[in-house]
Amino acid sequence: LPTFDPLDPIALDAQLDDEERLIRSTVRQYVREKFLPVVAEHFEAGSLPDGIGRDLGQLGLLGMHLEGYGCAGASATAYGLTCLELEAGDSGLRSFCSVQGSLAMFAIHRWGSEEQKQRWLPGMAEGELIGCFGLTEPDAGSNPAAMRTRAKRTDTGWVLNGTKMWITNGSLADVAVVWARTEEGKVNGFLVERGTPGFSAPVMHGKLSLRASVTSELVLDNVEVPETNRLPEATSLRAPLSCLNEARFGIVFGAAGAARACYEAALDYAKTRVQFEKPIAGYQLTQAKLVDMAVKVSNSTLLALHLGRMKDAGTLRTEQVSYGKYHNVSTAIDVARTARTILGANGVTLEYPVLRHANNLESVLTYEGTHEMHTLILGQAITGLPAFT
Ligand code: TGC
Ligand code: FAD
Repeated sequence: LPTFDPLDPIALDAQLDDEERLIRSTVRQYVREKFLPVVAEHFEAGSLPDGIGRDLGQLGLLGMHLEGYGCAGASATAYGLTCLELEAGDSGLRSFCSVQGSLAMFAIHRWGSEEQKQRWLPGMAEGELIGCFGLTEPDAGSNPAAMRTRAKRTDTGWVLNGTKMWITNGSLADVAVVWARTEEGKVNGFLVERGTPGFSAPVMHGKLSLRASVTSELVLDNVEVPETNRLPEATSLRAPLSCLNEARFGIVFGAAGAARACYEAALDYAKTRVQFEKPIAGYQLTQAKLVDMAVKVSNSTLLALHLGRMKDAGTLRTEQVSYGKYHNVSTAIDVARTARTILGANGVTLEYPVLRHANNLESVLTYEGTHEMHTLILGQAITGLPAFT
């Protein structure tokens, strides 16, 4: 029999094929060698390393699950494993990849014109061009149908007015995918290019979570865009919600990665930290915590892999993505907090990853549909009774 691996107690590695293992190892190596040595300073400064887009582009990770236009055409499971490894580094790193590939690029790939795809996707896949996705507004978060951003038709195109808030990569973006309601009451998507008069993207400061990530407002003050910048296939809220589905899928894996990083840090620490003349891993209370974490990490990873296989088979439903986010994000928070206790005072510092992950996961619990929204999506699926209003 294969030996028991404390970091993979139910031998999930054996479920991966060679290509998946290669992608997983490549991303893990990048995170460990290039990203982890600098993450604490970026978390403290509230920034991301320069050139992160090009790095991820060179690794072929941006929009990797999309076909054509310079994208890798990888499987959903391979994309998920990438998110897992990136988020084992930091949720901010995975967010960068999610927003670029699953939100901005997916929106153009799924709902854009041929010309828009040719113009934007190859550069975005290389990380030379950065995208963001503006759906949330100051008064419309969980209920995007209440958006106030308006698109008014002119002779040559559209005029956009409104404010988007909490937009990841907003100030870095060359192109913002902005969702707005037309005078006919339809939700449409528009590509707003950096530098367009009336458009600005000020950075939002003061976050205590997801600090290694740029979060911005998008201000649209009589911004004129041509008809060729409207996503022609997107005519209702279904379009932005379809993009969310892609990003939520990545988060199911990503959260398992953050949890794994916390478990690994706690296990390592517990085996070497001596109190009362023996390693704290030798005490029953610590072992109970370590076992609980190991089981939660493995169950989350198993669930993510299962949903990945379903997505690759074309059978994954949106409610099942909600199931994954519901379970894996809240579980990761439990694991991060338990890990923090094992590290004692060291656990509250940036020298170790556990409180950084715990803090980040508060954002992950809220964005891409709050935990409560996914509860209601599942509640409706289970009972047949919508309870949103
Ligand atoms: P509802 O009437 O249910 O649906 C409208 C249309 O959309 C379709 N649909 C979906 N399609 C694909 N994927 C999904 N997940 C979908 N959910 C709904 C639906 O079939 C319908 O289609 P059609 O053709 O019949 O028109 O819409 P509703 O207004 O009642 O909303 C339902 C609700 C509450 C579930 C939805 O509004 C929701 O999911 N709210 C949460 C909002 C949210 O998640 N915002 C995220 C913003 S982006 C972000 O957070 C990025 S963080 C990124 C990072 O840094 O990693
Ligand atoms: P609200 O919707 O006001 O919710 C507040 C509370 O009320 C929550 O607990 C919620 O679950 C609860 N609630 C709401 N309605 C109900 C109900 N019917 N029943 C029960 N409880 C309810 N958005 C983007 O568009 N693009 C981005 O790139 C992006 N990046 C983000 C990055 C970060 C770091 C963060 C924190 C957010 C980001 N968001 C982004 C926004 C995110 O999607 C929203 O914050 C999220 O959808 C919740 O909206 P809200 O904050 O307005 O909370």
